[in-house]
Amino acid sequence: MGTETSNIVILTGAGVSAESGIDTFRAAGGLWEQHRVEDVATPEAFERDPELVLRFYDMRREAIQTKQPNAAHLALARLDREWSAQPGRSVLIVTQNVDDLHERAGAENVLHMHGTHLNAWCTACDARPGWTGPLIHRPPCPECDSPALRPDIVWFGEMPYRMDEIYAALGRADLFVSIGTSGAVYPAAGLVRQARDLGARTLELNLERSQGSRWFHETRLGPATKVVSEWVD
Ligand code: BJW
Repeated sequence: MGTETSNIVILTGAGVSAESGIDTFRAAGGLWEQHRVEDVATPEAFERDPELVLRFYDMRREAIQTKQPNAAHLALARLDREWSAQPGRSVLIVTQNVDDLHERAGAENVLHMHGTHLNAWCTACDARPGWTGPLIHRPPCPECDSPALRPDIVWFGEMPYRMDEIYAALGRADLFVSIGTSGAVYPAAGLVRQARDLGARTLELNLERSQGSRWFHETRLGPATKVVSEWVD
C-alpha cells in the first residue's frame, strides 16, 4: 500500500462479483433473450416495453439474492474496516454494481453510483423503498400509492448517483484502485484519469486489461478473488 498512502478510492465493477456467480455485462454471451444491456437498461426501453424491462430486472434481483460475497468482497471489507479505523486514513468503495455483496461482506464505506437492486424508485413521489420482491405487476408505492415504481438503477442517459461526493473523494485520494470493470461505461470509466490528474497513484486489478488500461500506473491481471486478496494482504 505504501506508507505515504492515506486516502484510498476503490472503483469496482461486475468482475468483482463474477466469481460469486453474477454474470458480467460484456462477456461473450452477455445477452439476455437476444437483448444487449444497452437495449434494456434505458428509460426509452422502459417506456417502450415496461414488461420486458421489469421482467429482466425481477430475474436479476431474484438471482442476486441467492449469491454470496467472495474472497475479493471479503478482502475489501477487511481493508475498509482496518484502514478506515486508523486516524487520518479513509477508504471509499465506489461500486458500479447493483448487488449488495460489498455490504454483505462487511464493508461500510460503499457508494452505489449505478443504484441498487434492493430499492425500488417511485417516479411519482421520489421515495426509494427497500424492495426484494417482483415489480412486474406494478405494485403501488408504499408512500404515495401510485403504480410508478421502477428499479432504482441508473440507466444509460441518466445521471449516476452522488458524483459530487465521488469527485470530492478523488480530490483527497492518493491511491485509486479499479477492480473488475471493462472501462466501457462513462463517467465511471473516466474516474482513473481524474484521479491521476489530481495526483493519485492508480492501480488496475482485472482479469484482462480494461479499455482505459493505459491510464493506470500499474496493472495486475488475474481473477479478483486472487489479485484483490493478494493486494490487500
Ligand atoms: C473479472 C472477472 C474476475 C470478469 N475477476 N475481473 C462519453 C462520456 C460520458 C458519457 C458517455 C460517453 N459516451 C457515451 C456516454 C453515455 C453512457 C456510456 O458510457 N455509454 C457507453 C456504452 C459508451 N453513459 C451513461 O449514460 C451514464 N450516464 C451519463 O453519462 O450521464 C451523463 C453524465 C456525464 C458526465 C458526468 C456525469 C454524468 C449512465 C451509465 C449507466 C450504466 N448502467 C449499467 C446498467 C445498470 C445495471 C443493470 O442493468 O443491472 O450499469 S450498464 C452496465 O455497465 C452496468 C455496469 O455498472 C456498467 C459497467 O460495466 P462493468 O461493471 O465494467 O462490467 P463489464 O461486463 O463491462 O466488465 C467486467 C470486467 O470484469 C471485464 O473487464 C472483465 O475482464 C472483468 N472480469 N471476470 C476480475 N473473475
